[in-house]
Amino acid sequence: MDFHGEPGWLHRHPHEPNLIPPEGDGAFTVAALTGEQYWTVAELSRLPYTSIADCYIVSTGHGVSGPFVFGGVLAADFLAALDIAPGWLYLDVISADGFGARLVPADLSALRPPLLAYEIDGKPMTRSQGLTRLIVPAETDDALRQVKWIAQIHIVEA
Ligand SMILES: Nc1nc2c(c(=O)[nH]1)N[C@H]1C(S)=C(S)[C@@H](COP(=O)(O)O)O[C@H]1N2
Ligand SMILES: [Mo]
Repeated sequence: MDFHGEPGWLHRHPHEPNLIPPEGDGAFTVAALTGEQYWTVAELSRLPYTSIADCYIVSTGHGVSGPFVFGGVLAADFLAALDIAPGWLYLDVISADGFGARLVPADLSALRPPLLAYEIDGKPMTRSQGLTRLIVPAETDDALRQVKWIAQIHIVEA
């Protein structure tokens, strides 16, 4: 589906989370102007680490879970590690099961900013828990940006 030139998942509002983890070990590809890179959890864990407490996963269908402490790499630190210049337009985080969320620069200056998480409550996240998972703490009314099973990150620059 294409909606005004945007990918279909941006406008999907399923609230029917996928309960079956797609295969994978948390590694994902990153596409930017400079080309494509492959990132493993081990490589991610060498970048600056941040944990964010009091995170909730809010679902209209099956209630609220949490609070959780998610640990990983801030999206902002990840972009810095990739040498992405200021002025990038948006980045899409796409999962192995075809779910996704878009981040724009303003999302990164939230008080509780987006995190590429590989730990939950101080422990490595299991595949069924989402390894690796985008956590957007500022989203508190549903979980549509809390993308489990990250498979691709597309960074769109000017
Ligand atoms: N990859 C992926 N991420 C996803 C979903 C999904 O179907 N696939 N569902 C979303 C929805 S609608 C909800 S409610 C939460 C469920 O998260 P939980 O399994 O931690 O409860 O994951 C979100 N992230
Ligand atoms: Mo949901």
